Amino acid sequence: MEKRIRLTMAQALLRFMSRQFIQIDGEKRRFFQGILGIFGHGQVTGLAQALEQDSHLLKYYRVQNEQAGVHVAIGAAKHMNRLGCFAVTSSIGPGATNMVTGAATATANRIPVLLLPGDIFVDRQPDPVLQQMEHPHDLNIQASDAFKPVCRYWDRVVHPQALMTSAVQAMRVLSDPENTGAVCLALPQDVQDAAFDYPESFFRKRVHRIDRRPLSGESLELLAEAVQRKKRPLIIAGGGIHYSLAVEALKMLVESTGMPVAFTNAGKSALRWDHPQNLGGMGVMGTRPANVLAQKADLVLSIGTRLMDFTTVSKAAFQNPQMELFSVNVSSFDGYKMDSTCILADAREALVSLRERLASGGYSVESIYRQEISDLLGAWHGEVDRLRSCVPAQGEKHLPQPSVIGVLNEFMDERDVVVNAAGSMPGDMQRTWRCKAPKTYHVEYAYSCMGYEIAAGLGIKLVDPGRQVYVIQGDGGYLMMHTEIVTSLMENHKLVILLFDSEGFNSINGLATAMGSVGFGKGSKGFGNELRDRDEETGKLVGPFRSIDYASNARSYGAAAYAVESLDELRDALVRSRGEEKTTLIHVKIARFSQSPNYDSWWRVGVAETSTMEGVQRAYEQMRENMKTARYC
Ligand SMILES: Cc1ncc(C[n+]2csc(CCOP(=O)(O)OP(=O)(O)O)c2C)c(N)n1
Repeated sequence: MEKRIRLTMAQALLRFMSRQFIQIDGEKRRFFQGILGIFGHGQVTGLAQALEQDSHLLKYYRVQNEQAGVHVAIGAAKHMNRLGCFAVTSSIGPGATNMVTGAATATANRIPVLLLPGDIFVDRQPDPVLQQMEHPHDLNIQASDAFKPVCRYWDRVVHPQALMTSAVQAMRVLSDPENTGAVCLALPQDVQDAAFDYPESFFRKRVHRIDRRPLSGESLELLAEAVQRKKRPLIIAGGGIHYSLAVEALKMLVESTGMPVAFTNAGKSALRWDHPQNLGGMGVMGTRPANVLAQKADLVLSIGTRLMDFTTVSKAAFQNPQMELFSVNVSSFDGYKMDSTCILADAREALVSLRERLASGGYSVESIYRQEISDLLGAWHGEVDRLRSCVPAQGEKHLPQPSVIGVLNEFMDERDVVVNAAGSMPGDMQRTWRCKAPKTYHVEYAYSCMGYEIAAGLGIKLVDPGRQVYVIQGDGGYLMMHTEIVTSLMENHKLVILLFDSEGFNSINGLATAMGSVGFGKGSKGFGNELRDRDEETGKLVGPFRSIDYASNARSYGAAAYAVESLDELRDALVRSRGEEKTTLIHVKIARFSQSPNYDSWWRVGVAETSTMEGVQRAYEQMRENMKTARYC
């Protein structure tokens, strides 16, 4: 008879988690790096009790907001190329639903995070318990059901024995490159506390192997034949390049063939910015070389990307009628997008096989194509220099965003990491940021979730404390969520935060005004996006701009802080931040609408079909014209 161990469900879950490992290319690592969260009545006597009693099994981090806790977890797992994971726990009710946005961010980005919200009593003795949802037609529908659309796997562990099935299934999804994302195990309060005689084998060491799917002989021939037949190939590389540890394989392929490569935000940093085959960012926020070459490409090879609208210019990036699209992916869902020829394979396996096959025939792109790439890149690097040397316009007190980004980029050391997610910054970053080494550019642009930045920066520090992390966040994002500054101080993990203050939602205001929004006078531009007080005279939000002393705000938590007004002051503050021992905030006033423009791209957004506003009518007509250039599928 197998030996049994009597534990509560929460104690058993913790013990199980501590025994999970992930393995790739023969290298084994512990999967769970810790557990983040905030306790409430929903798990303080269950999971928290287990964590306190068995604190050696998993380290607990107390965050300030459950959503931010999930962002910390995503930042860490993304930085670790998904070869590590955090769990995040909450109480029932508001703590749980706070995590829903984080879950969506993880799932959209295909990043593993284990969510452990508490749930209502299965014995229903306290009915309704504090924070319980009540649907008279179905008492089983609870706050934790809100995770279903934003998770890859969901279960409610309604009996201590059921944990054994649920936990194994959770690991299947978390460790699977094709299906990974947020996983939710809802833990009813009484079940967490209930004891069961768990068989010892449940706690055996489990190693979840990532099996690299090779490129089949047939797929290899298909790809190689297409590359050799076409004249203008283009590679688009996404996050899968990093996650499958294929950076070196990509470099070798483009160097041996001369094929150019453009990157999504998740893929960027795989090659140095000045590599002769690196076209930089692809798509709506992309560079001119990438978008011009995409328009003319007769072969597009997408690798490890979800081909989202920003990458494909809303399906209008490829204008050559002879263009053939091949998508290499571990997921057929992604591989079939835009009617691609789906090549199911691990990115590294595919790149290595393709290089060897092409090299055996001595393949290289034609010299005329090489020259075109080089000319486009030469002009583009000059354009980036121009963008970065912009000075404030006449009468403008604040700094141009690309210049501020340029100062930071030049200042940072080769291994430092920059983090960003939402606002107008990702566009400037994708166009102008010059990556010097892999894993130094961390921009979450699948869910582009405001408030991700500081928390994700902390996540990177938790798993890679030797690196300096620079976080760029807009004032909108900061006002929404910044309090993981406190956690960074508690944990003694220094972040340097650049707060880009454009006195409102600069990106959305830019979008609105480009689509015909004109504002309500009193110097307003656009509607509802500026951080302005309500004006007594008009009753609209066109009063004075709200001036916020963000440096004092950060200091009040115990952080160091600077406010700068010129690029020289910024350089000086960055130098001084190196000497600070704790998290440091640098408040920079950014000129509104100073972000870089689109280069040979557009973005499909909704525009009112009928309007009394002339600008909106024009924008609608323009959008209809643009859509004629887009593919249907
Ligand atoms: C949680 C969340 N809410 C709303 C949005 C929509 N949105 C995208 S960018 C943006 C404005 C961001 O403002 P800020 O952080 O100040 O950056 P800026 O646009 O000024 O560069 C908004 C509201 C979002 N991406 N995430």
